[in-house]
Amino acid sequence: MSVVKRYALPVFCCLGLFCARAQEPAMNYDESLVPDYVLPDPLTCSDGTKVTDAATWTSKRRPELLALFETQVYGKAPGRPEGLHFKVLGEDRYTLGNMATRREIAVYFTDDETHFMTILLYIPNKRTDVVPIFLGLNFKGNHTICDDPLVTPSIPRTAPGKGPSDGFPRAAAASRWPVEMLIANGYGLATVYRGDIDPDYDDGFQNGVHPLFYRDGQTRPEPDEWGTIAAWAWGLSRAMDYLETDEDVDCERVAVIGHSRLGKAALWAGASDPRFAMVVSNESGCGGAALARRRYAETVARINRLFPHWFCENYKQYAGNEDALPVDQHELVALIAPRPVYIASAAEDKWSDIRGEFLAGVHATPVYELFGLEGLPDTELPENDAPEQSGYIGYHVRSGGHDITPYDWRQFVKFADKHLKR
Ligand code: GTR
Repeated sequence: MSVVKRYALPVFCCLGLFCARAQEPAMNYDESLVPDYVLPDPLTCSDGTKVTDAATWTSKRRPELLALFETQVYGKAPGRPEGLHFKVLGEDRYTLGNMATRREIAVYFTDDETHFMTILLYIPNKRTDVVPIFLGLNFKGNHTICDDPLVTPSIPRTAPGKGPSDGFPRAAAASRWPVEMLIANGYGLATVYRGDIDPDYDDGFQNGVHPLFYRDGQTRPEPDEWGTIAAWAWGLSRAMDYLETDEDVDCERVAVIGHSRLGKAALWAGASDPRFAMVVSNESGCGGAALARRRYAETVARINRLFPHWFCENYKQYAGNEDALPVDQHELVALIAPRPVYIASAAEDKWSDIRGEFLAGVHATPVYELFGLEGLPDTELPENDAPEQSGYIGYHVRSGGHDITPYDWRQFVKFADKHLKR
């Protein structure tokens, strides 16, 4: 498919001090040094046949690509456990200035209730029917997303020595969660602390959900089994299992959203679980929306070295060997078709590879066209703060750095108004 500039990436080697880095290419922030690459064609099946209609995409090519992402990138997850069950822990009908109802729900993963995650759910009180909602994981705990004194604090699950051992303060992440704005626009919000599902550090997969599903004698996931990002995505699907039962939520209008590493998880959740009606990836970068073959800023080698627990073991073989990947991230976006997806970048967040995120939308577009839908209409990167929302793939570059801001959320709400509002 697309071929870009030629460049041989230099090899980074530090007198043997950092052996793990020996094969790691130097970090590149220069567009002119992006190497030549050829993207795998989402519309060519592994047996060489071309996909020319939506039915063939859905029945043949999509499952094939999904399996490749599962076994080579994120790892296979166990699906819905038999013992999954829910308990509403509490409800307050008059919260956020009486504008919303707050509900907290424990999602138990097994019959014996050894492990659970807590969903914090806000529903607008001004409603005449079930409401559409945004669902996303949070970094620091449910109690940090807004200034609501009655939210149950999440139990901190940060790496030993990293982050406050007694948890983050209430409302510590409020700037990232415009709950009132969502409520005023008729949306509910559901969130879960990522640490409830799998704490974000490499402990050999002992302290999160993985051990609940080990077979007899198994002590860590197999090379094609789930890492932490797939576990987070699995948790989002389990939250969806609950939302399907909530009488105030329209489970057919749930937008899954995530920022950065949690944007990677949101994309994989949206790609692997078609119940999500819309997907939002905010600055998800490498292993999210950004094309791996561009090797711009964060690379497969570097992400696997710094976060060895995020992806499945098989993904590590593509470190410095991106051309051997049987997929690239435009195909992750394509797996969401024909559902709407929004990819957002930030101008100063070069680490996430702005152009790589944009191009994933461009190269996923032919799959949307199979469904008779417009994907991302532009092929040139738009100006900063000039969102492109006319198709089923929305995109913007916001001025500023790596963050999720009220500006970003306003764009997501506009896009959701177009696709989810009735
Ligand atoms: C960075 C990581 C990125 C991104 C980011 C985040 O350190 O390299 O891939 O996930 O963290 O989650 O904030």
